Amino acid sequence: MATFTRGFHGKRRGGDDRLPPGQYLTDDFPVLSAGPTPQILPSEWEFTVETETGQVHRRSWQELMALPSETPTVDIHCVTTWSKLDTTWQGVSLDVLLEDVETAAEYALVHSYGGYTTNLPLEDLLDGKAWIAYRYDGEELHPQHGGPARLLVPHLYFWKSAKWVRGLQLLNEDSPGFWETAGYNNYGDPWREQRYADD
Ligand SMILES: Nc1nc2c(c(=O)[nH]1)N[C@H]1C(S)=C(S)[C@@H](COP(=O)(O)O)O[C@H]1N2
Ligand SMILES: [Mo]
Repeated sequence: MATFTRGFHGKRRGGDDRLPPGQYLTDDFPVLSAGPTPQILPSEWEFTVETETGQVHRRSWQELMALPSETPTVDIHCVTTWSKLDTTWQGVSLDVLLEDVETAAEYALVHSYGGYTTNLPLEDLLDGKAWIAYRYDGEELHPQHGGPARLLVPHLYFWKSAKWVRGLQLLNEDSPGFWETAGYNNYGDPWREQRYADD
């Protein structure tokens, strides 16, 4: 696990240096959903990765549960300006889920049950930066927050963390998702305050 030296300021848990520009801290966990909450039973859940050559890799809920999981503690930042520090999750790293996937694609379009989509460079899902999370704060992930499982990509604005995730489409060309098509930034780095298309 990486250790970070925080330089001369040495503020390890203080809020300020962990709060991106234009954000405020909240202890609540607001629910932001563009539509109704889909009800997906684990028995019917599956996670699909489709490569740019049309190869399809599927994992059932049971298979997901059998994979090694991690328990990341991360800060999350919603574009509507709330941030929440030290959220704790359990999930499977995308590094594990993409291990046996052969691809030269540079982009991913994430698909959710219910039709939501969001796009990001494939490299933003790799190297310990993203998980398929199925537990939050020690409990099963609540349906409103994306249960049974959601994507967790905490280094980008939280709209990239697709709830009710059902798969990845790996693409040679970038393809904007739901909010990215509606004027939000294509990448969404909270530290560079990339909220809207031209930021
Ligand atoms: N499927 C799906 N995923 C989604 C959304 C959505 O509307 N549908 N909203 C996004 C947005 S804008 C945010 S801020 C977070 C909110 O997650 P939360 O409701 O668990 O706080 O989920 C993201 N993932
Ligand atoms: Mo959001």
